[in-house]
Amino acid sequence: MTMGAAISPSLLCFDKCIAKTLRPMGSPSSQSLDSNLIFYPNLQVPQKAHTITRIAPMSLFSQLRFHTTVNELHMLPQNGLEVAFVGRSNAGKSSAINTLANHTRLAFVSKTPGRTQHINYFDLGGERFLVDLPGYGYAQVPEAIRAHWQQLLGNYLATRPNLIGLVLIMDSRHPLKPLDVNMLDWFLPTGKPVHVLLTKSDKLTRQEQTKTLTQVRQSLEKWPNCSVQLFSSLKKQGTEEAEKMVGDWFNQASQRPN
Ligand SMILES: Nc1nc2c(ncn2[C@@H]2O[C@H](COP(=O)(O)OP(=O)(O)OP(=O)(O)O)[C@@H](O)[C@H]2O)c(=O)[nH]1
Ligand SMILES: [Mg+2]
Repeated sequence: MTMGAAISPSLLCFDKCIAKTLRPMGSPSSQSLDSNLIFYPNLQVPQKAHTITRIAPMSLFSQLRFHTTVNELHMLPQNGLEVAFVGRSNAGKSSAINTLANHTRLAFVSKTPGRTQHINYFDLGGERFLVDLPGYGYAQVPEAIRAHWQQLLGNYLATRPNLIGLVLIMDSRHPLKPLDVNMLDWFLPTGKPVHVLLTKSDKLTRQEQTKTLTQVRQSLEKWPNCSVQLFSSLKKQGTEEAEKMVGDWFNQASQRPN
């Protein structure tokens, strides 16, 4: 992938003009995969001859382990496939990773925005990683630090060949803020998919959830390769749907020829 080399550092601020410097990577793999192929590392098979017992397959994320923290692009892991969690500061990225892993303190969560300040890698096994990124849109950080984050984030998203898809976290009470729209405009021309988690859905009534989901889904129709669901880390809502989407991305990417 060479598109990163063409990007001027001055454009790395999620500005719409970045989209002009990116070229679609070609359509995503046309292989259609059986949805049952989701990655289940330690699927156990019932042993007793006369008992037919259905054992729930182990969650894709249940083996998730902290791997490394990176503050410079040249320190990124060399190999593997990765799905990154991105979104506004305080939207709930780190919480979503913890919830999917069914773990309370894997990724660092805080009430204070701007908490995740580096690129944090979590290992799923089999050279597959989830990546927790610093949030964007938080004004209360010194300019120099914010500029560093933006450059790190922009370069990572634009140039990282190992990255196979983005999970874009939005607070369901404030979806599709201008920076989120810029992110979609900017990233989707890479040809890689984006799945939106409308998180903190526990803060909405059932009716508001349905309305928000419908509205956001309609707004996203103009972008190909983009899907959306409701999610709540507090209520553990939407974990299976998110896991299936990310699992399918990993399966499809690992079957693609290099
Ligand atoms: N009610 C509710 N609160 C949530 C949910 N997800 C996250 N939160 C809260 O939102 C705050 C921010 O969560 P984080 O997961 O740290 O958000 P983040 O996007 O990683 O934030 P930065 O790393 O600062 O960009 C914390 O107080 C969480 O407890 C959710 O689904 N429901
Ligand atoms: Mg965080």
